Amino acid sequence: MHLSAHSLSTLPADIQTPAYDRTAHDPGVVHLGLGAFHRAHQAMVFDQLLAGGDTRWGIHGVGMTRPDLVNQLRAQDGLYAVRIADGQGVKWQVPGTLWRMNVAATERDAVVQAIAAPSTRWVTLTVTEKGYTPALAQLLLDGLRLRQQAGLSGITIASCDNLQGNGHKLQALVKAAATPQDADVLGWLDAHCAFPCSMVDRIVPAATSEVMAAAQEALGVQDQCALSTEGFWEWVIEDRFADPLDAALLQSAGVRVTGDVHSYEEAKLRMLNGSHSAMALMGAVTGRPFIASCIGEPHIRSFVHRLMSREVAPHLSRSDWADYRDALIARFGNPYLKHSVHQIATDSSQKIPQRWPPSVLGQIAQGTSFEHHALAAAVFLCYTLGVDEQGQAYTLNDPQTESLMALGAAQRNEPEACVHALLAREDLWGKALPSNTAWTARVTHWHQQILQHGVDAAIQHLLQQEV
Ligand code: CS2
Repeated sequence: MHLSAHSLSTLPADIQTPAYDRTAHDPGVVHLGLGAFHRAHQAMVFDQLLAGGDTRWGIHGVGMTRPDLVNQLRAQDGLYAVRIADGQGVKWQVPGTLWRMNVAATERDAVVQAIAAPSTRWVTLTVTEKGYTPALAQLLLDGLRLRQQAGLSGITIASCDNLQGNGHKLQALVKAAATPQDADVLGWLDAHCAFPCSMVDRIVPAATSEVMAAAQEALGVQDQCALSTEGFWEWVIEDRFADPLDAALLQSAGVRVTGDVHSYEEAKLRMLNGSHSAMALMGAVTGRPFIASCIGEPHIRSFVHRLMSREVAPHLSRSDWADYRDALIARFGNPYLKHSVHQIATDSSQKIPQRWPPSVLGQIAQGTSFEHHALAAAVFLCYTLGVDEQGQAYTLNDPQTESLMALGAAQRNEPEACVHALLAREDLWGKALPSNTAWTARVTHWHQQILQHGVDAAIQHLLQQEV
């Protein structure tokens, strides 16, 4: 037997399941980017609101390209189990929020109609850094145009990707897709829709067969879509909604609604995600499979602690950064998560620009050291070799795979030229860093150290240095 509306009543009594009616109402939220993250984060916040009796938070989930997950979820009536596990304990929960599903690539019209449905009040997005394309903007615009033409209410469109100022970016993208014929839609959009910026945080590794087996054990039925996550979750959203009453509602479910998302966004991107990328690349190159295996090594732990304290924190507006750092290091060590370094290293070319350069530039402006970021950048170059220090080959999964591998291929023979070629790329480092000779010199130094002695020895060397 597998998890479904039918088998829900057979689950052990200690598993929290939806007690609300999942069929009586139309979804109020269209979510674009139906991956693991959304299902273990926002879907669970909306689950709370539904459990509290507010029927407007059912989700119409949209997978952007691949049909497999959507098909599996359809076979389970949109149900899946989430294991929430950390030092505080282990529990399983089945959120009931996912009411309808489609795949944008093959069922585009259904998605446009969902955005234009009278019941829709929100569109949320986790389409990843590389998902902010004109095609996405066109999809949204087509749905919004139908709403405007039908005289429907405006909606809240919330980008939840790891991008600084994500709401502004999305709004600008949608507006850029408009043609002169869209003047009415744009006027309506400005008057009635809202694009709040938001910061979302919860570590949710991609589903694995191990978690699926654990789900079978805990649930007594098969669950192809089971996920594993930590207890911690945070959602900080700008107080800018099509329906202003949503602010208090979200707050009642534990969401932080504020005028100042920026300080949370920058701290999260540079502390959490910045450390994640550094560890992921180190893990990939040294052959350590998980974030927990990296942070479990004292030298990598010290490296991450110092990276955050010395090079990231001085440029943050969030003042409680020391507590935030310590909490992050504890979260990285969560043994239940088995968060694959190769998963996080995926799309590094799209992630690094938000995660590292702002801290490096901050240090340069203050005349202080950026050694930890320089070492991380050197590890990134080594990563493009596609083979770890044990001689095991791995695959790069990145829209820039080809150019990165071409650029890094000669690094053993012409190390300096390769460092220069990598650091010259404005798509990775922005406009100011490529011309900074001190930055180039330090990345070159650490790259040489790594080629000669390996990543671990280079880190040890850095830790001995009083920087
Ligand atoms: C990770 C994030 O894969 C990645 O790039 O850094 O998905 C991270 O786990 C989340 O942002 C945590 O909230």
